[in-house]
Amino acid sequence: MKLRTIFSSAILSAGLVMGAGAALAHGKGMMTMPGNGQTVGTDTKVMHLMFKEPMQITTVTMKSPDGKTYKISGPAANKAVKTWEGKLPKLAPGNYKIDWRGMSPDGHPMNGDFAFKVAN
Ligand SMILES: [Cu+2]
Repeated sequence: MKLRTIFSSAILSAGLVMGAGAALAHGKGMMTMPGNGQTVGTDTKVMHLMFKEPMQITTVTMKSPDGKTYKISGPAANKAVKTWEGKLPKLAPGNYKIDWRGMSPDGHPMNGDFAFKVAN
């Protein structure tokens, strides 16, 4: 009994380590538009999350300079896409941050964030 317990926990740890690595691999090479740290104009109307494999994006929020958090709408969460395009509200000059959450095709939870600046 004791041996079996040790054996199972060893498998569990290995699984967790591999899981974290695989989840990281999914996010590799993902790009955003605007890019992280980029300055864009007040006429910017959309944002993109671009992945190397289709992702199901569940939630995208944007924190604006006035302290408000907006939910950004785009392709439905049950649809896996390589490029997720979200409609932005009207942007005033200042600093913005976008947070996104999703799931890879094999069920790994994914998330990320990036910041950009809006200038006239
Ligand atoms: Cu995975």
